[in-house]
Amino acid sequence: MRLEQKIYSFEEENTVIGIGDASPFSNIKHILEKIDTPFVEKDIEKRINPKLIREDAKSIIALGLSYNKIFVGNIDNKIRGKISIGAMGLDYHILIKEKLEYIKNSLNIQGDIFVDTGPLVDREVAKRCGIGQIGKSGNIINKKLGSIFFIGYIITNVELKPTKNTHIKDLCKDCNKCIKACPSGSILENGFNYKMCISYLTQKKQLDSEEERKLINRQIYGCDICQKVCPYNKNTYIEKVSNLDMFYPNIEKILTMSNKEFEMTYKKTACGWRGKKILQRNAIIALANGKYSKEALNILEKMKNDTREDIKHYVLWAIEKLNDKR
Ligand code: B12
Repeated sequence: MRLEQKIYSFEEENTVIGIGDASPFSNIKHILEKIDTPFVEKDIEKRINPKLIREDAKSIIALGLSYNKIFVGNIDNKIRGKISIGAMGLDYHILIKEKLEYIKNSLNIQGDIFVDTGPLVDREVAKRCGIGQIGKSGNIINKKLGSIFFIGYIITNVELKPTKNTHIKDLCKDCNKCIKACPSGSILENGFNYKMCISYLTQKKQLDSEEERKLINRQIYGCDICQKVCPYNKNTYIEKVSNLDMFYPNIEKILTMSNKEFEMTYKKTACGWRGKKILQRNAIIALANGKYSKEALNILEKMKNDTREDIKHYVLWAIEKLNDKR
């Protein structure tokens, strides 16, 4: 069997695999020069040139792993927030890395593995490797998995035949569902304003404006709105989840969890890296954004003397907000 065929044979029901060459991504240099992006390598040359990561780089093997999930249980009357489906369960960085490690070892090839935190622009890598096209929401869309998948890749010194890109004609055409659904208007006709993206706001360290806090609504981490409405995400691979706390976390539990409980519930998920305090801050904001209730107020009252000054600030603000709604 040819090496390329072997590589494709690792594809499963919830994954897609593609191959591309490792030449520089010069086509996106002008975009990167124009926009500022949070949480990434600032040296543009490193973002576009695989050979600055691995001198002998010849090819890239990209893998997309679906994280599509649906909740199938019953909801109780506790005050609950929402977690993005991508941040549920074992962290995708770990899952994809393991899969790519397995592929690399089985093929007995040399290569460097990256998932999300590498210098390259992952969506551009995925595009070149033929695993999808960029939709209006900015997400890569694939025929089989829709847009709800994470991307990882191996940069290898092996020369491989690139995957033939099977384009979806007129991908988004005149569909504007994601643009219309985004409550903050972060998806623009021609680009993306990350500063307004709810996913970004849930991760941002300081939320100064009332507008930012309102936009978070009851999201504890991440946001799925632009993908939920995308027609390409209908009838794709989906995992059923019955764990209520995982899907709609109990706000009181989040606010009273110990460091140990945080380590056990969130540290190994994709939102673990942001730390306990940011999740708790978002949970306080979620209470302020919810309806007035004695229960919500009680939870907040117990935190009025929190020793963390910033948390105390959010608690007092949330109490005021709720009292205004009485
Ligand atoms: C920083 C970052 C964020 C930031 C900023 C996002 C942004 N759009 O810049 C925030 C926190 C907001 C974010 C949110 C999300 N992210 Co994010 N993020 C990243 C990260 C680390 C870097 C992105 C980056 O380089 N941006 C710079 C721009 C230029 O690149 P890009 O976003 O990939 O955009 C491409 C196109 O959309 C287009 N484009 C973008 N802007 C513009 C502007 C113009 C003028 C033009 C012409 C084209 C264009 O060109 C780019 C190159 O192909 C990547 C991982 C990585 N290392 O690449 C993950 C990544 C993009 N994120 C991912 C995911 C899943 C998400 C969320 C869905 C998570 C969630 N549920 O909350 C949301 C989706 C929001 C959205 N609609 O884009 C996945 C995307 C998978 C996919 N199928 O597309 C990635 C690839 C992580 C991974 N390895 O799987 N993310």
